[in-house]
Amino acid sequence: PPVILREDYRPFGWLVPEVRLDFDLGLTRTRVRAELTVQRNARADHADTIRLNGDGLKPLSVTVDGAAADWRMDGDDLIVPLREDAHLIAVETEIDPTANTQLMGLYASGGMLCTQCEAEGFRRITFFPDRPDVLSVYTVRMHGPKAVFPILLCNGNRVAEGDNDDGTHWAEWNDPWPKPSYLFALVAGDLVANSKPFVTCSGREVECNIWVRKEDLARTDHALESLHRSMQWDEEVFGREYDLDLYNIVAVSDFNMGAMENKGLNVFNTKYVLADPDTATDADFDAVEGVIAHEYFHNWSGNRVTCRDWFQLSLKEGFTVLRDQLFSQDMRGEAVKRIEDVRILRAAQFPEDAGPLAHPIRPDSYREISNFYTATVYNKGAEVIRMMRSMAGVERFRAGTDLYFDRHDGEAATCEDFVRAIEDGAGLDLAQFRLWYSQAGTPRVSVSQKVEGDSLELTLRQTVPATPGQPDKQPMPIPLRVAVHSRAAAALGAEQLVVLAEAERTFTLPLSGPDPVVSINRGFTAPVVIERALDREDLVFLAAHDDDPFARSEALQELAVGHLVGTASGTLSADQQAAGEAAIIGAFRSSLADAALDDAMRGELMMLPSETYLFEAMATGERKADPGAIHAAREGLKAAIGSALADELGALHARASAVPLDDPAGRGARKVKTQALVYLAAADPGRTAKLAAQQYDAADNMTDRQGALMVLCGLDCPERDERLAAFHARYKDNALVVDKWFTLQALSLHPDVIAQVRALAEHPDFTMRNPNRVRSLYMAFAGNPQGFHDASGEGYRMIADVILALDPINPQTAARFVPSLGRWRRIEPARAALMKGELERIMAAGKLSRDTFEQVSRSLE
Ligand code: B3K
Ligand code: ZN
Repeated sequence: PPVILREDYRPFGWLVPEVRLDFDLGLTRTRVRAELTVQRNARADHADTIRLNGDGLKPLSVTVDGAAADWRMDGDDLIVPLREDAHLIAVETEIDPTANTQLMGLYASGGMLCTQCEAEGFRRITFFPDRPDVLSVYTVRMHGPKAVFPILLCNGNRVAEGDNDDGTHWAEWNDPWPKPSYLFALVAGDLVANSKPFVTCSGREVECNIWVRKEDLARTDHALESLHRSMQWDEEVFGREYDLDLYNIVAVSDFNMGAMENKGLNVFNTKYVLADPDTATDADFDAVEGVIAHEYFHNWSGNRVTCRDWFQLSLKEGFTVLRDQLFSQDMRGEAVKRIEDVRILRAAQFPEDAGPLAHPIRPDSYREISNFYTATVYNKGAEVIRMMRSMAGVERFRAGTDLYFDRHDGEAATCEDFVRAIEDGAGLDLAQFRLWYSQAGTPRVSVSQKVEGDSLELTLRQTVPATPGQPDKQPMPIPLRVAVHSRAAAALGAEQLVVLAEAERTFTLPLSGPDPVVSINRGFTAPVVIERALDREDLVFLAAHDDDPFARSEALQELAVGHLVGTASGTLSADQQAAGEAAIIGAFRSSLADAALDDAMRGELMMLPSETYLFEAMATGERKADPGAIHAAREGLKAAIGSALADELGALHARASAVPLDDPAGRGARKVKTQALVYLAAADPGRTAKLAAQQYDAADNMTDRQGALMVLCGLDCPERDERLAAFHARYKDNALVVDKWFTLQALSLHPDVIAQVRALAEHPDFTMRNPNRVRSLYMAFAGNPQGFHDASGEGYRMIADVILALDPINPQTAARFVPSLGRWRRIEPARAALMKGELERIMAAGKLSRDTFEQVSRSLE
């Protein structure tokens, strides 16, 4: 497959101001007639043909201005000669939605029809210039059997509908806002809606609908309320008002990702729509709210201003992730949300940035764009824009985004356009900052300090590691919020923002007393790794007293990372080992006892760094990560905490268990309740099995039930199998909860997890055809360090087998499994050889999809 380069971008030769689509809908046979009004693009080079992209389509008829055209095929694309400056092209195609297992284009899901067009799925429906810089006004007529498809939805507004005598009906929709083809959507099926109007700031009433299957209707209130909150928030915080009289969201159970922001007709994975306390955890509720917000915010950052080409993807995704993060911070508290977002960044993006698939947030090349919907483009993209916001301040940043929306409304823009608008609107000089868009790799900042009179000289040095294709890097501006506290005086210093723009620079900061302790990258102002050797006592001080809650949790993480990496690499003396463990236990004890903390924050402080993050920390320089040693060290620490703090954790569990479901403090209580079980289980499995079973039996909500079952899954006890069976029996008709049942077992700490996953793959509820189900078993397993990195290599083999089996069915989802094997270079040699061997086996199998081929070949380079 060819490599597509960012520098090769050229404007398209034709404009397509209007499109008419006519669908004759059927589950196994859908006819599509497309009429394209085309005009020569004065801003492009002269062309005497038009290239209409196709993917697996055959043209049944092609006319230009009503006469048969002299067309030809070039690969999958249709080439039509055009002589004049304006034409009407009509093309007919036929597709089989049921045979579409890739779930791109028009496909069938549970008896209904729906679409997914981003990035290049529209070309699987009809021939079209399927690129985001071609914007058209769409008018769409759908026709089909009324009994099968009583509801017919499309983008924009419904303008007409009618019944025919033969049991069919039709509807015509028009979307007044010009849009690229990737935002097209159509849904036909037997659906019901939960509706509630929203009144915008200018007083317009918007009909908001959440469309689901009848049996799911009772679980849609949270999604609908989340939509209203998002609409309100975007008006208040970014000055963005919704621009149609209708907003439809449809939930489908077969979906490649989370959701899709199609204009006026979002299509969602059921996982991000349906929620009630009996079937969804508190985290699920948060995820629904966050994804609903994300897709809604795309209406401005993505739809009104879209991307010129797919290299600019972070223009809409990075910005929209930032917007949804800020929204969730406002809805449920800044500190906890920030800690969660940084945890995700470190677990998903840092490893990507350090591996063979590393790419800048604005990539320079790709073979298959679906592979670039990554944590780098999304989450690091959000961090990069967040840095601009930190440097500008909230108000000036808002002036910048206002200017951006004003300047580029109705356009297909670039990342460069965004940066320039922030520069002009916020009054920042971002000349050097642009490097964040072009350089991959997580910068490392090392810190050293020296007291000079009554100030502190803080010397910061940055290096940006080499990444594939980018051996040499330049220093980038790194904004860091810092404060200099005093341990001896127990005094907290004032916070200030410093920007490290050079390879090295010394900043002079005021002291707040003797024994200075630097609190740095507070609030995680920059997506970097801070390298420093702080005394244990200093970290314990920060963990207990820092006035920035993020920095508090960070100090505890730093304490644990140092101890666990030291333990895993065998570099600690017995004394250091004991002192490290005692310090961590002491810090845990203080956060358990700290009455000023709420449980939501306490729950964060009780979380040890993940094993993936510890791999990253261990794999520095020549040292490789040893998954077995990391796992043993981390489990050992959990057991030490659980036994040293058995009384405190038991008391916490009892206190939290007494908080009722709808108490405002209930969420935090549920979080620490299961956390307490996790540590107790590591120390005393027998007693904890009873306690977890009690929590399971007493649960009146999914958070407690799932938490208890999660702990039980890791234990070898009769309670485990009994509760697993009860859970399945209770929820066997609820696909999303059955997904949880698979995930809990695939993620478990049980020593037989590999055999258990093998057996689950044979369970009648398992299928390779449903992405949620595949992810629930195998994505979970690939994220289970103990099982996946089993020294036998069986875990690696299992994931490679999944990739091979899934690739012909759903290449996009198959390719998502490659990065876990691709990390072999940072793992100790024995496992690395096994991982690499599996990648080579996949490569040798031949006939791979473009998606999987690209990921595997890059992982082996
Ligand atoms: N824009 C979509 C992602 C589409 C992924 C296509 N492979 C959802 C989102 O980011 O909101
Ligand atoms: Zn998005």
